[in-house]
This record gives sequence, C-alpha cells and structure tokens, in this order.
Amino acid sequence: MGIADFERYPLTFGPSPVHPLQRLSAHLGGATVWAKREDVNSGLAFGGNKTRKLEYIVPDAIAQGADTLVSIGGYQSNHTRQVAAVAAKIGMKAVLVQENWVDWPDPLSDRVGNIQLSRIMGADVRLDNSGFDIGIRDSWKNAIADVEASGGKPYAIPAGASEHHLGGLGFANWAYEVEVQERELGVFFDTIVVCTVTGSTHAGMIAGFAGQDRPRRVIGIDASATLEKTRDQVARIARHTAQLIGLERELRDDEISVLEGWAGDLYGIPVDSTLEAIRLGGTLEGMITDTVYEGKSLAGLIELVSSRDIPADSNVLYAHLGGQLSLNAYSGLFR
Ligand code: 5PA
Repeated sequence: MGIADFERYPLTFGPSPVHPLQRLSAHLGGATVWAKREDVNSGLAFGGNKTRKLEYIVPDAIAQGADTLVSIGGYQSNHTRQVAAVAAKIGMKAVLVQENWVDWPDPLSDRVGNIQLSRIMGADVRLDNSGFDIGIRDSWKNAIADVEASGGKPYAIPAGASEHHLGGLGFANWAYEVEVQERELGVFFDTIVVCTVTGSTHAGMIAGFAGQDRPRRVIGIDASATLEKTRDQVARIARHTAQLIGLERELRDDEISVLEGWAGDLYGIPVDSTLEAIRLGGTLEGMITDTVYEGKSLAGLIELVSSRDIPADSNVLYAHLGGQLSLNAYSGLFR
C-alpha cells in the first residue's frame, strides 16, 4: 500500500512552484532559503494547503453520495474558504460554521477576505461566537445534523481537514513532489519549515518524508500557542498517515518536532516578530505572508537561520501555505 493507491481528485494546477529566495537568503547571511508555494497552487479561490488535502478527501465525499460539505473554522478561516471553492467546483453545497476564534478589534473581520469569498461562492456561512479550538465542536455536529434533518447528505470535514482519516495524505504526497522537484533542480532540502496549527499539513510531510532515503529535518512552527495539544495532534496524524501509506516502521519521537517561540500568546494575534517577518518577506522578495500563520512560521525560519540553528550550508525549504486573504481583516496594521 502506498500513496498512489489513494484516489486523488485534481483541484490544483499540478506541482506547486519551488524557487529560491535570494535576497532574503543574502540578508540573513546563512543558509540558502527556498520557498514552495501553496499560495499559488490552484485556480480555486486562491488555493492554499487545504486544497491539496481536499484532493484526497473529495473522492470519498463523492463515493459516499454526499451533496453538502460541512466544515468549521474561524471567521477568517482559509480552510472554510477552500471548502466553499471546492464545493462549488464539484457541484455540492457548503455549510460553514465560522467561530469567533480571534479577539481582534477589526470591525470587518466577519465581512472581508476569506469569509466574503465564501459567501460569493454560495456557501451557507453560519457565524458562531465560540472561541479558538482545534478539536471537534458541537456547533459543527449541529450543522451536520441540520443538513440531515433537511434531507441533505452531509460530508463532514473537521477543522483544517486534520482529524479526518485521509487528512494527512495531501502533504504526504507533497513530500514525494519535493523529491521529484529536487532531482529537476539539482538541490537537496535538508530542512523544511512549516506552520502547524491543526496539524495534518506538518504530519503529512513527516509521514511522506519518513519513507525517503535521505533524512531531513521537518520543523513545524507552532502558530497557536497550544503547544502540547498541537504536538499530540501532529504525532497522532503523522503515525496514522504513515501507516496508511505503508511506511514499514514506527515514526520516532525525534521525527516529530514542533517548535514554539513565534506564536505570541494567542492564535490570530501577531507579535513583533510576525510583523517584522511579514515586512522582510514583502520588502525583499515581494512575498506576502499573513498575521495568523505564515508570518509566524517565516519569523521562525528567520530566527533559526540567523542564529545558525539551521547551519549556513543548509538548503531550507519554506512551505508557504497560503492565507494572505485574512490580511484584509488586519486593516489597522502597516498604515
Ligand atoms: C493553516 C490552517 P494545519 O492546520 O494543517 O496545521 O495548517 C496550518 C495553516 N497556514 C498554515 C495557513 C495559511 C493556514 O490556513 N488554517 C486553518 C483554517 O481554518 O484556515 C485550519 C486552521
């Protein structure tokens, strides 16, 4: 059993682009930094990491005869926006529970960016006042029950598509894709840096890379300040995904590395290092990152390269997972 045994419904343009960040690398003066860009991986409403995960989930939804995808996230969830786009693409409905995950004083946070696009794409958006949690929520269970009660066939996709039995496959496949691109480019990425919150992006990568010949460091950067929960979730999903794709050994604990230090105190609230990283990516590379996820993982990368924790002779691959649209809900920054 391997990744190729799982059906993949194409939602992306194909392999996502990989390119060097020359001016950022020169500025940091250490390792050579590259990016692999999930923010431009699809024509479906700006794509992102969930679009890749959904490629492996959609065949199951279709096989089950579903007519409505039901999912959950914060007001500015990138995930739910991608679920809305995918539902539109495959001719299903979407019911999205959008919770008040971030205590951020932008009066338009439930109207602009991701949530606006979900509404444009016809999703049934339901605002809920609950706070941040990556676990399974009653509001989401109620939405599923609602669809059933009205005669629909719901297909449940948990937060970030992570606690879904196929949720890790998209990024296990990403690991194989990287291997192919490395051969084409003549480079080996000994270190991968990725933002982790609900866990299946990082977990899928760990599982996918674990079966390859050359070992590498896959560093998850915590962006929600819930380290223990995130680490457990990543470990669980990585082990499950490894089993699915036929890895013939147990993952070691040292293969599961989630680092803290760049999340600040709260999910969704940027700190100085986040804003600094966003500015650096923007001014040196024209690469836009957001305040919730990618600005935090980029801040981690910047510090790890600057401190030589990632050695100067390394080739580092920054996984850019998308998410720029939520910047609209942070209109008070960068004025
Ligand atoms: C998200 C997640 P994981 O949830 O798979 O760990 O990915 C973290 C992540 N970068 C990183 C971006 C741009 C993301 O959108 N977003 C969630 C959402 O609801 O959008 C699942 C939380």
